[in-house]
Amino acid sequence: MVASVEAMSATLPELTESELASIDAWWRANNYLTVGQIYLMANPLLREPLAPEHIKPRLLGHWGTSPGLAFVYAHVSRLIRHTGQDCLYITGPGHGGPALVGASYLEGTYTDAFPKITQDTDGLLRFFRQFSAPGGIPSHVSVTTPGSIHEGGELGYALIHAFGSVFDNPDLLTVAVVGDGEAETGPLEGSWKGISFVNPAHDGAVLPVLHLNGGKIAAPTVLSRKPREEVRQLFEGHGYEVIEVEGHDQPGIHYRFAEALGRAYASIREIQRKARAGEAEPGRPRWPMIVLRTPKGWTGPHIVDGQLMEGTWRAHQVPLSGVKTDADHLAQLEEWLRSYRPEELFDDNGHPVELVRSANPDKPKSMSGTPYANGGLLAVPLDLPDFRELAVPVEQRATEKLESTRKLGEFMREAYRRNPDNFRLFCPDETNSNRLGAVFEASDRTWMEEVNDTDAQLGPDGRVMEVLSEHNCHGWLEAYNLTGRHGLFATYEAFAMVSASQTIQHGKWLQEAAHLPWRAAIPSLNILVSSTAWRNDHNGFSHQGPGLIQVVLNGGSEHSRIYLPPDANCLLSVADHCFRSVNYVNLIVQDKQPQPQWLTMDEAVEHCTRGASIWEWAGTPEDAAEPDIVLACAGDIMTMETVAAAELIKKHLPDIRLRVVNVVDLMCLKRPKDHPHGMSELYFNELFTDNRDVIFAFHGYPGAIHQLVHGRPDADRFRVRGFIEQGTTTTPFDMVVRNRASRYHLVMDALNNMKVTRRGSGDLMRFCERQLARHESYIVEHLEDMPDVRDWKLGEASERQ
Ligand SMILES: Cc1ncc(C[n+]2csc(CCOP(=O)(O)OP(=O)(O)O)c2C)c(N)n1
Repeated sequence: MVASVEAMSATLPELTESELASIDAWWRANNYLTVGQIYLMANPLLREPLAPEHIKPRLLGHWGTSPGLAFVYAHVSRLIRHTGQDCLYITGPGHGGPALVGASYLEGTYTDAFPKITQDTDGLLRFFRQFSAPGGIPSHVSVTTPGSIHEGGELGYALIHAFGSVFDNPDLLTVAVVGDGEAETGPLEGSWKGISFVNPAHDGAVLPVLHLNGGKIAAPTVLSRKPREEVRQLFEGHGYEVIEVEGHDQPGIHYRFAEALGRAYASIREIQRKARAGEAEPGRPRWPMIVLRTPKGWTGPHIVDGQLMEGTWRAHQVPLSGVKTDADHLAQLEEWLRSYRPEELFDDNGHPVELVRSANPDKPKSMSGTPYANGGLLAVPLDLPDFRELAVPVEQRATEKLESTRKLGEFMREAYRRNPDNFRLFCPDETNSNRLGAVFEASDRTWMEEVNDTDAQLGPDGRVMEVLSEHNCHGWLEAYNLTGRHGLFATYEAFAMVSASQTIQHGKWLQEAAHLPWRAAIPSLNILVSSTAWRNDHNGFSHQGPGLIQVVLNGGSEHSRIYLPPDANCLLSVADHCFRSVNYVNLIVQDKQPQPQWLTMDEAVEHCTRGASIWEWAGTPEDAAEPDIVLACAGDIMTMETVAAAELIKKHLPDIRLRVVNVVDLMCLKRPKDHPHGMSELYFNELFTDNRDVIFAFHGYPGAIHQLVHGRPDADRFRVRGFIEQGTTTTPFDMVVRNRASRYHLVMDALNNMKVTRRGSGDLMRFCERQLARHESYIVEHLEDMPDVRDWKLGEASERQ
């Protein structure tokens, strides 16, 4: 697909006068398009004097950052033309959407994606009218922008996405513009460390351009007001070679930036040459970055209503307001638009003239046309082993306990071996803790910094990504996916909330992308949350929080999936499905502690395929009559409590008709019209009946189940137990007791809600109450759970009690 970067020129020659003329024309055209998108709904080429009726009624968009983004873009395009380098362009300040949409328009890729937006006067008018308008396009560098893998709406992830895009993409250079406001965010501040994980031998390169335009929405930025020396030292301290460019003088700034870009590029290529020729010194190279100081709102109105606009935060959005009614502002807008000399930039038909077009690289090399930004085009399905070969033999149910996630580690070990440049695990320092350490048999942790004797499984050729930043891990995987590759983000359940906002944003991206036929399907974003609330008894309350389920559920996207495998075989089946899927956010929830194994592999595959099923062996034999009560569960610990509760009921009240239902695919509880996985009403009633009470033990917050079964027959009959924010440092069983979701609570709930009362019910109720009281005193005295709970095995506990 791409020529290897080694074959290309590493040198960017001096900017010639004719190139300057072309870049300047392209930049003026782009700035004109930005202003046009914000303001114009008629008279797109100013062929007549500007009048109020040409102005949009609602003036929306962000001018301030746009000219700077377009300036850098134009120069990177020149780099591509000279070197043939494959480049991705990521703009942290994604609110500069008009500049990037404009770039795609000038490059012709916009018309390819949206054929009605032609490169002529009519198309230009449609282009202007659609911006930030109902039925049109968003104001940000969003999914609809050809060349984008980064919306930039939620600031902070520009560099994270840039690094994620270049792992295992040796021929790619991602240029990432970081806003100085964005640079104040936590995720961005943490993302400079990306270079400690980039191996120039087999990864591509990131060129950060820190754009110090001085302002954010309403105030100056920290880095633009720091002494220059401090800024330089800050980034040198992060390990970068800092190249500074400053000014707004024309054409001087063009020459200086071209020279800086050439220097940065030569430096990148030399780093890569040495690494690929085996001549590099051990350790992390000093990668270049550019600190660019140009004014916010550059080339726009300098002074508005007597106040300085250009170079200040005031230029952030729409510099001239009320243009329809304010004659002075209208005149100023016309002067501003005409300052770009549109008559030189677009011909009589409104087509960009040759001078403008000569600044474009060839389409597939252009940053709006590169397949790297439409990663599904490059995606190769994962080569996976048959997960059945890793099956846990379950001859007798729930007799041996096993750390289920270890099996996933073994599965991923094979994925690493078979896909040496197409699969990575991203984890905030918890690969071993989450029992996924088998991957280290196939690959070390990635590490470009110093390695010493105390380190294990760490090195430059490693491809397991461990950095203690959920933001980095999540965003690196997103960009890895968006450029067509596969992986998994594994994290502690409670701290998945650190990056929950990224999960939501990515879900939105997928939802939007599904409506764009030209966006090829990308590998799904797979998230494993382990070290879950119920088994973080040793870490305490801070580590107990199943919030991400709720987040993914609330997102409501039909691209979201939530799986709660109850054991290792189900986990393998679910993981195989997720790794092969495209365009989803797959959330898998499973703890890492030893847990009972319930299903053989064949049973697991069937169960996971259905999404939910009756576990006949756990209830009483099914007959023609409806059960007296249904015990349902979702989640590993809740499954154990439910099966244990069922055992107690069966032993004490043998006449009860009892059904146990396990749910592994949470979304299947929804109605088919609410989610593609939603089960039919027929199957729902087959599982839960349409009138019997259901005691549902759920891994997450109880409200989730009510949300899911909303609209099902007599939804009020679902009594849900789950995590109710009762946590502390205690014993594992005490966690379920505190949250009133223990087997004893489930039995009592069942007794309280059964349609029939059998002899012995009162005794069983009292037994449960006694057990709970015994538990209270036992754990305080012995500092561990009661043996009958601690050592519970299917078929044994009830006999002992
Ligand atoms: C996480 C986040 N917080 C707040 C905002 C609101 N916001 C939009 S633009 C902006 C200022 C951005 O400044 P900067 O990154 O310097 O961009 P530029 O000056 O180039 O527009 C803010 C605070 C946001 N988009 N994302």
